[in-house]
This record gives sequence, C-alpha cells and structure tokens, in this order.
Amino acid sequence: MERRIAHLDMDAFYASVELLRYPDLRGHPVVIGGRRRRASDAESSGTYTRLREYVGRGVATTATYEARAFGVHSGIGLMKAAALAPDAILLPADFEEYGKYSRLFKAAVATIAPVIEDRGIDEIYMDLTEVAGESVALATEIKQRVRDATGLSCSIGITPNKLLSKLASELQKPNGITVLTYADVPTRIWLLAARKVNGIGPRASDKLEALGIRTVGDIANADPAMLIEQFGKSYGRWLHEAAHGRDDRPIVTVREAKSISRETTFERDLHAKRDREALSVVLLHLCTRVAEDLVRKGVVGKTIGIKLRYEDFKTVTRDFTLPAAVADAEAIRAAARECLKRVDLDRRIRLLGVRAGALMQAADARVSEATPTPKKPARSEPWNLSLFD
Ligand code: TTP
Ligand code: MG
Repeated sequence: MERRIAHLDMDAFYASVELLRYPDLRGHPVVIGGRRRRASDAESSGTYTRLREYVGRGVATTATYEARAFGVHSGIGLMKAAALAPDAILLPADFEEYGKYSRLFKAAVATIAPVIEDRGIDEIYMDLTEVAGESVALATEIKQRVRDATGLSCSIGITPNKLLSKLASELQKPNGITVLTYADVPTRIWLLAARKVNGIGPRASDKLEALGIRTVGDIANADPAMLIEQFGKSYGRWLHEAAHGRDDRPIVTVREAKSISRETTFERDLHAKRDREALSVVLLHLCTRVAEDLVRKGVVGKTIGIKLRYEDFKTVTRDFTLPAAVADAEAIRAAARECLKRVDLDRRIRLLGVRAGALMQAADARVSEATPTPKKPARSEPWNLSLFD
C-alpha cells in the first residue's frame, strides 16, 4: 500500500522565535548569529544592533525572509551579510529558547500524528498513512496546532515517502503546504538543482556538474550504468532511485531507534594525515552531536561506529564495542579513534560519520557518570556549510 508521509520544517526557525520576543521587529530584516545571548541584551539597552556595526568572523545561523530578500542566508559570513543588508538587525542566538519551542511544536504535532520521527531542532517526519482526513486539510490542521502552541509558522510537504516530502516542504516556504504524488515528480522535482536532494552534498553535486548533470531530472535521465561507474554501486544506484523519487526508508520513532548517527560531507576532500587538525575538529563535533542526541533521547550506546567515504565514493565502516554503554562525547570520541586505527588513512576522505548503536534506555543502564545536558540543539546536517568556509 502507498504510504502518506509528511515532512514539517519550521519557517526561519531561530529568527521566528526571536520575533516572538521582539514583536516590534516583525517585517524587518533580522539575522541571527555572532556571539551568544547575554542576560543584558536588547531589552535593557533598548536598542538593537545593526548588521553594519558588526566586526568579526561570525556567520549567520539563519535570517528572516525579509533579510533573505537581500541575499542573506544560513552560513553566510556576517561581514558579507552586512554589505548586503547593512540595516538588518543582528540578534545573538539563544539555544535554550529554541529548544523550548522545538519541544512545544513537536508536542502539538503529536496530538494529531502518532508516528513521528524527530529530525532535530526544527524538523520532523510523520507517517500519516493511518490518520484519517484529506492531506491538505490534515496539514492545515497540523499547522494550526503548531501556531496555537507556539505562535510560529511552518511548512509541510506530504508525499508517499521521506525523500519527496523533504523536497516538497521546501517548495512553498514559508507557511506552505505542498502535496505531491509520484506523477508530480517530473513536473515539480526534476527542475530542482541536484543538491536539493537530501544526500547529495556539495562534492557529489560538483562531480555531477562536471558530468553535465545539474538538475534532478538530469540524474533521472542519466544512464544508471554511468552513475554506478562514476559513483560506485551503492551511491550510483541510490542517485538513480532518488532522482525518480523512490525511497522506502521507514519513519523511525525514538522508541525504535536502533542507532543514532551524525555524518558530514566535507567542502573539500581531507587527508587523514595532512588535514589532521581539521579532521579532529570535525570528529569532535560529530561525537558531540551524537552525544547530544543520545542525551536528548534518554538513551546510551554500547557500540560506537565510524563511517568513512573515500574520494572515489567507496565507503567503509568500523565498529567498537565498549565495556559499558555511554552518552558522552569524550567516550564516543575515544571509541571512534579506536575504529579509525583500523581503516586506510592514506587516502583522501570526503565524508566522516559517527554512530552509536546497541542503544538502551539510560535509566536501564547503570551509567556511572552523570551525562552532560546539551548546550546546543542538534540538527540533521549541521556542519556542511560552516566548517571549511
Ligand atoms: P533550517 O530549517 O535549515 O532553516 P530555517 O528554519 O531558519 O529557515 P527555513 O524557513 O528555510 O526552514 O534550519 C533550522 C535552524 O537551524 C535555523 O533557524 C538555524 C539553525 N541552523 C544553523 O544553526 N546552521 C545552519 O547552517 C543552518 C542551515 C541552520
Ligand atoms: Mg526550518
């Protein structure tokens, strides 16, 4: 039976949460980034910082749609953003507040959709196959509940699978509802740039581009044998399937999660020895993310794994089983390092991933040390943009 899968993504999430606090800024270009929020911020001084006053090397984490009209977006340097939109208001990030709204909107959705996969701070997948109601009506109802609970807007895509729904939710942002069937793939999806597909990172899209393949439709129309020759058996096949909008990944609820992983594709391929420092920064970030996810979900993992993808797209994984289940970044990193000793580090690497498996409820495991609470909320692919700019 065909499934009905929805993807919900909050609109300009961090910025929209800030606008709840500073409603007078509604309609203005606002950018989030730079230093962290201090207790004494805008309310007390009564004045906002303009982007033109910014000096430093910070990047924008997000921007309101009014600021995006000037070309400001996630990952852009704030000095560069200031050149584009000097009068935009710059606000520091307040991760605690975003975490609070994240929990609120997810709880509101859960009143309608019983099967939810948590994809991080501002997005979720839902399986609506068993939920009664027509798709647009259902999406409208979900959006209303999110608005009632948080005052925030979101965009929803509803299609037969996760891959298409993730693309669909973006098609009419902000505040959009997009329902697609397989029949819509050629007209609505094929014109999109290849990199819009979750799983086609900057390097793969560069390589595709060099082959004259720019859009999802170009991939769909490419010879599958050529894709396999260029990208290896598994990724090549996946590209072909993805371009035709096919994806049978299930919705994974927290209860069922067998493992928690984070991975990142580098802006440029890294060499394990020559780029040792950059790699260890990435490794620490990934371990920190995995640790945050574990803590957020109240679980601990006994098996730590790594995934490496080499420049020729060949992928290897290694696992290391610990004597006791853990949820802290340092222990995860130590185990990941053990795994790294068992792979070929003389070749260039394009992707690194860290996984915690053999999960159990933290309450059931006897964890000797208290696990730290996460400071920053987690996202699904957080580091692609910023680390190697
Ligand atoms: P996104 O959903 O990618 O962006 P958004 O919600 O701000 O805007 P959109 O309407 O396009 O969905 O990311 C969610 C939040 O995660 C975003 O508000 C800020 C944060 N974030 C980062 O910290 N770094 C990043 O590189 C990106 C893309 C987002
Ligand atoms: Mg969003």
